[in-house]
Amino acid sequence: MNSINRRSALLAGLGIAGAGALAACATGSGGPVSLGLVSPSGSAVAAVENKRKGTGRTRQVTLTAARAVLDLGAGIKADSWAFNGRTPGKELRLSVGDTLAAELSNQLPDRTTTSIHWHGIALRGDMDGVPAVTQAAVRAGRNFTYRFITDTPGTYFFHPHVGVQLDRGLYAPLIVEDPKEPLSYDDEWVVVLDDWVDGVTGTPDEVFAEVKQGMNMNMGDMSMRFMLMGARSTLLGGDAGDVKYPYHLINGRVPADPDAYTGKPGRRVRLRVINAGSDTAYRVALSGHKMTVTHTDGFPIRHQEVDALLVGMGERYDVLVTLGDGVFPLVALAEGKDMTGMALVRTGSGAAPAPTVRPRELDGMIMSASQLKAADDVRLPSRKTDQVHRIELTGGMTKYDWAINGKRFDMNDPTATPILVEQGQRVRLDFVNTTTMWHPMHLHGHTYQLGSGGARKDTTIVPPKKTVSVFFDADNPGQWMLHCHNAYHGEAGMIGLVAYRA
Ligand SMILES: [Cu+2]
Repeated sequence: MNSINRRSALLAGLGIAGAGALAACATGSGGPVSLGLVSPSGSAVAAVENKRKGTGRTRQVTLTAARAVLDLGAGIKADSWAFNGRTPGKELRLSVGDTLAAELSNQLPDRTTTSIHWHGIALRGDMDGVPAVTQAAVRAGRNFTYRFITDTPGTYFFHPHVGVQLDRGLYAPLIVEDPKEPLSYDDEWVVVLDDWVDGVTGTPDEVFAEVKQGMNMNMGDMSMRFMLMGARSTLLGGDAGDVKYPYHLINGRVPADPDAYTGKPGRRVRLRVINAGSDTAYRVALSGHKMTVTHTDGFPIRHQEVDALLVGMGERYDVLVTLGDGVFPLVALAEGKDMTGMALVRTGSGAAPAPTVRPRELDGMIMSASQLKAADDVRLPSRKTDQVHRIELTGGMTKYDWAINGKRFDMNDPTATPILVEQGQRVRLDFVNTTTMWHPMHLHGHTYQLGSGGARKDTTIVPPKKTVSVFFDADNPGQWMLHCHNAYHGEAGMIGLVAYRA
């Protein structure tokens, strides 16, 4: 079958009609579904959703994706795409067990299709927002309503899962609160980090068109507008990133005109740090403060005091800080790129620091998830591993042929080489990085554990030439993306599909 026919057969198998309506459809006839995979809209998915504990409350929102001229501060405007006209989009905040009913209205220009992926949430498979795997792409001028129970508290975010739209302004925090929150703190501040190009030096589509030519081609014509050479980071094990960004933003603002949190000295504040960037890891520190790390990717850990955190694309960290008296820069150093994003904490009088300030904490005790341990109540119970998959990360900058197991993913033929699991299994994934660059590997629909007793995560940094093993319980049937959260590596093909056998 050629790829177009296979795609039609797949969509037919999923029960997808052209306009994006999902019919309830059990695993059965036609196309790749007959390979014996659980359909994202099948009965196994519905059965698990029915077991999720709901409050019965529904939160209704409309998210309009459209062109917007964004004010990044200091007189800088960016013509981009955003949800409801702002970046980051307005945060969604729910309580555990609430149902989110989010209507996506696609008003993007140029007949662009889109979707929303709810990053980190273990939700029902047909609401995961991945065309053509879990739904048909939402066409321009059309709407699609995402409806699912949010049954695990934590810090999440959402963004499209089409092309390199992640690198536009289409993202916002999603916070699921625990009514029995065990942490005690006085206030919260959500801190969203992002590397910014759109509407300033070009668009993400232009960036991808250039970088996908590969390094040799670009070196030849010497007209590189976007490709970054020589970004090195010891923390990331070598090459830090592929793309030149004119700005690094915190909560949508440039350092010269920063977002500011205003509080009182002595207060304990929970920072929810989200890296919504596409090609940049950030080293984050709050000047004059230690940070106590409490959560990784929404899940509690054994508390750990640090000076700075390394946060890859798609990762989230929650930290507690006890505020000092004065004006303090919160700085996100673009790792290996020699630029920073900045926001401020104000509890007293004082002038704002220079936008280029580098707090000494950035070079203090720096941690990332690989050094942290899951809290006792979220550690996976020990049991025998039923299934091991070797996930080789392959490719490089020369040909820009980023892939998994040497195969670049084909969005038109997603089930061609599934990574098969069965419901009820304990699964181990060995990320074997054969490349000379780090990759933040993200699994949809599940929160794995790093090694035995490590932090629970859905996105983890895999350093070059290293192997990272993660464990998860196959308890959420469906078809799930496993991919590098570098938007450009993913688009180039560093994606796999974890599929449940029917
Ligand atoms: Cu990558």
